Amino acid sequence: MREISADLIGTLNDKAALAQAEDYAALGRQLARRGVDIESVTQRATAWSVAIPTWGVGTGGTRFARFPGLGEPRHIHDKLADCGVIQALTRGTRTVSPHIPWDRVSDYNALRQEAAQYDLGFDAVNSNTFQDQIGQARTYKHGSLANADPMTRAQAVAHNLECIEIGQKLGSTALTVWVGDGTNFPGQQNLGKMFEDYLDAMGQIYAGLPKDWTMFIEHKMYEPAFYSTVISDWGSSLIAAQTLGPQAKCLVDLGHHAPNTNIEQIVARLIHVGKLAGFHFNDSKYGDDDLDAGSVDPFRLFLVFNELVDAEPKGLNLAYMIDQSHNVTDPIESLMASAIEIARAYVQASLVDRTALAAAQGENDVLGAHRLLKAAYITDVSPILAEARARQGGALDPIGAYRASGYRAAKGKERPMVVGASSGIV
Ligand SMILES: [Mn+2]
Repeated sequence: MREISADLIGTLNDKAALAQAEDYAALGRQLARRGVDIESVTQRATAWSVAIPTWGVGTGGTRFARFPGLGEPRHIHDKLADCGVIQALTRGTRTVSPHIPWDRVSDYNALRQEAAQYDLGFDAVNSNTFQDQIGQARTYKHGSLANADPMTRAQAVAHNLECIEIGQKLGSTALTVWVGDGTNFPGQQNLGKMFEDYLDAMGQIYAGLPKDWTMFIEHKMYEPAFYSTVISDWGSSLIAAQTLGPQAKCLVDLGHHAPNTNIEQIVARLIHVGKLAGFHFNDSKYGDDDLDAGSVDPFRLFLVFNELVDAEPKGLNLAYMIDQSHNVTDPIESLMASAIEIARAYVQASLVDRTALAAAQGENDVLGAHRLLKAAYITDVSPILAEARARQGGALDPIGAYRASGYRAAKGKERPMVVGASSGIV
């Protein structure tokens, strides 16, 4: 089941094939002079995949407003169709990360088969205790896993356990837990007790993890709470992961730090202790954590991947997911552009001459070492990314093919605009 025809992709690829072949050959010669076999790099690019969050194909918003887009997905079935388009064109987004309760259905086995028709599998399941659901007994207004009320904490634990059950039916092997719990006023809650209550509740969820599952703990500096957040930083996340046990690890969302934080160093530290779970990719300039990955600071993205590629001999097994909010763009276009930028950073980081870098570092050749990193970063690897897509039946130019397909206009007719004001995903 493909919403974008292979014929259209093939026709467009044929038109661009000659230019692609020339660019790929030229890059191959350049890399060969540097002692790099382009084919081995292209194979890495071909194997790469990043998960799409199901909620990402809808238009997001801020706490001020949400401006709906044309043909927005109405439910998980529409979301899977949109994610299928992204996968068909980019061939590097083979899984989707579901969100419960937003993606709740009556038959998860059927949903798993439906996703498979788009060549999609399910990645980490995301629980939601940061908003109230219809019919919910107790409110999360004052928190969930760290709420002062034990009955509310128990309700949040039960929801997470249900997410694990659902995830097992979908073929997932990880649960991502992010809570907005925190305070807006000094004195509102006891900072130490909140953390202890959180650890106790997380321990009950951890006890329900299947043996082959991992629990991803996601930290966020602030928002929705603005004075204190219970898991505000990687230190709190690491303490929680170490307290809970080997199946608990720390998820790094690139946007959830103070501006200018050295995220790549945090990544190196978490790798050191064997507690890095994976990533939520996005970009940010100030406090917003939801801009498109690689759109503002692609060098920082590269530096994160530099740490990951450097640590590959340690046998990392990481989860990669996009987590961003699209307020002013077509979400499908943004997600394709981001998937490409993330793959670009990965491939660029794969070009670092690590033997020469280690030698330069050993000799305290400061600028020599820096220039080795920069040499990889400034290499235009676009022909490799395009080659990897085309070999798998994807588009040389995914966004161009998407625009040529008329998919969004067609969905605008099929999917009536959802009426009603709501804030988006912030
Ligand atoms: Mn996130």
